[in-house]
Amino acid sequence: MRAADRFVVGIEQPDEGHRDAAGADGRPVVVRVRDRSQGTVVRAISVGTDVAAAEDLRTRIHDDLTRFDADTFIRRYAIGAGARPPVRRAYLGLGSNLGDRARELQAAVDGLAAADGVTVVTVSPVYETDPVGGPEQPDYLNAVVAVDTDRTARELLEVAKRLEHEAGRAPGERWGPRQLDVDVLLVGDDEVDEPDLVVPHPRLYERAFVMVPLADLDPMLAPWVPPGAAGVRRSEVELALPQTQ
Ligand code: GSY
Repeated sequence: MRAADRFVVGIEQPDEGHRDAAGADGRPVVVRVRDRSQGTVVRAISVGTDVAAAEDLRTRIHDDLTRFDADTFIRRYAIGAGARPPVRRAYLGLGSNLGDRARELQAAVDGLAAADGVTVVTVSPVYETDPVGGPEQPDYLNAVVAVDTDRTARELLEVAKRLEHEAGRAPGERWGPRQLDVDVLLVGDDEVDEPDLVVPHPRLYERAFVMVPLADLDPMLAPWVPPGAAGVRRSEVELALPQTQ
């Protein structure tokens, strides 16, 4: 979601609600960012009585609202700083088809457990799976991890990218082989639709290599198995739940 779809910025005089221009009578002006849906003030910046400074600031914030997605804007303007989303159950898909695949998956589980605000709750069985899409490449090991977390989907994506990077995954062919792939599948009932992050994961329900292990963790989340389940075979690899987290 674009920041401008969620927030609006205006110049206001305290206790007088919205105003297009203020301060003409020498009274203090405040630049306020409001949540469009609830009308609540999420950020208020006092600029004394200097209307030109207030206008300048309003323009800069307005530019940022049109430039950034909502999550980026929230971070940059420290909106709700200190307040975290509630803890909810999230699911991440793990895949590896290069190197020591079992070790890569276990390192991902351990890395998730070590991340701030993330507790690993369960790990699915591991499956050996036929590659879907991309060039000819080795079979994958796939699993799904359930975590409890107060992190946003974007924060989980950042953890996922860091773990992939630490596994030595080079940015390369989109569907090509990789040491580690960590996909944010579901984050409670959160819905995100941004260019680089869509939650629930847009291909979740098409991928047997995700739906089969997801059904192991919670059959309600994967009530049907998509085509391709024949290429998803139970592996002897077992992932351990981290001892300390
Ligand atoms: O999207 C995850 C990476 N990936 C996989 C995968 O994890 N497993 C299988 N079986 N095929 C895949 N193709 C891609 S891309």
